[in-house]
Amino acid sequence: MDYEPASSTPSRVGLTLETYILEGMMGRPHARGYFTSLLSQIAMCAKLITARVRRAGLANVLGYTGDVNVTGDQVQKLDQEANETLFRVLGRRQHCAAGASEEEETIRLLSESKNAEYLVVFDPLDGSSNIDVNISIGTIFGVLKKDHPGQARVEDFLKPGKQLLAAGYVIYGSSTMFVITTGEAVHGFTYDPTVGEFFLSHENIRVPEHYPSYSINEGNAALWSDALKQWSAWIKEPDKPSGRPYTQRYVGTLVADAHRTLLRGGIFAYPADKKSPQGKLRLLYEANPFAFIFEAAGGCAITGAERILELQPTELHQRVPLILGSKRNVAELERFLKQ
Ligand code: FDP
Repeated sequence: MDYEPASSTPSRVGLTLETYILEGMMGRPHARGYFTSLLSQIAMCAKLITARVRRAGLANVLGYTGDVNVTGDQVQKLDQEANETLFRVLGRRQHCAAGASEEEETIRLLSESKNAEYLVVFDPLDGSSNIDVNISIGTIFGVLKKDHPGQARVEDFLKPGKQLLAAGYVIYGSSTMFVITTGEAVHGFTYDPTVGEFFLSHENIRVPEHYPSYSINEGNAALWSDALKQWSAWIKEPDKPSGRPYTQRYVGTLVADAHRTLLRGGIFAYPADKKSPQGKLRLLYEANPFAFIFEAAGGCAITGAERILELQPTELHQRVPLILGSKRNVAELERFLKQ
């Protein structure tokens, strides 16, 4: 990869994630750097987790499978390690008051400093059923503001997704990529392990208006509503002008399926069904961050009936039906659901 931006274009491709985060603070004379510092901490977690994920297979080969490894340390499952890494690193600089993780029942208090104004929600390792088979997995995060001076409480996390200050994800795929937005542009940074840095590789990601592709677990089809079954039949009907039949892509890791949909377009859906009437995915850790990212990139995210970012959470581990992607693809499914 060439990290030198071409001199004839204003592109910032090649910029490091660290510089991008620092530049976000520039031009804001009253910025104290706490938010910047917090985002840098999350980027550091991405590096630490990617180092561990890249050695996951080797750890097995080398016999790190018991409770204690050869150096006498306790061996944790990868998702637990990612979880601990996030809590440990976020707790270091006293800017994060508390964190809520998909892995834990309730929030963990991290700092009572008066500078600890932020709250972080995260799914430390999404797609856990794909870890053992070497398929892409990821980390998802969102940043909220604690809007009172006291100790963080669970209620502080129960805010609609439209109040997120930043959201992003890391995909541990054929390369590691860090995608982030503060609600305006969405940028993707690719990790160069030889340098140990993320470099801007996907500047200002925009979700295409439409793409003939869909991503859904069709194994659940018998549990779907009639409207969903009709949509599923419609996208498979041959019709050249509208690009049907659509092609199917389903990894089974939300980060991977959403990442492909963000870059290529199309639709991802994990709808409500008879087995999971509230849907399967978590509002705080999965749906909200992705809805924030997709809307910032010109796509959309709905439950089928409502915009995800408008939902008022009632509990930390609330589940929600999630449909996201290109505007026209999502509108097509919405039409069937509203019939
Ligand atoms: P997983 O169960 O492997 O952790 O968040 C849960 C999740 O993966 C998502 O990453 C993924 O999109 C979805 O569940 C897959 O669910 P199904 O196996 O039911 O399709």
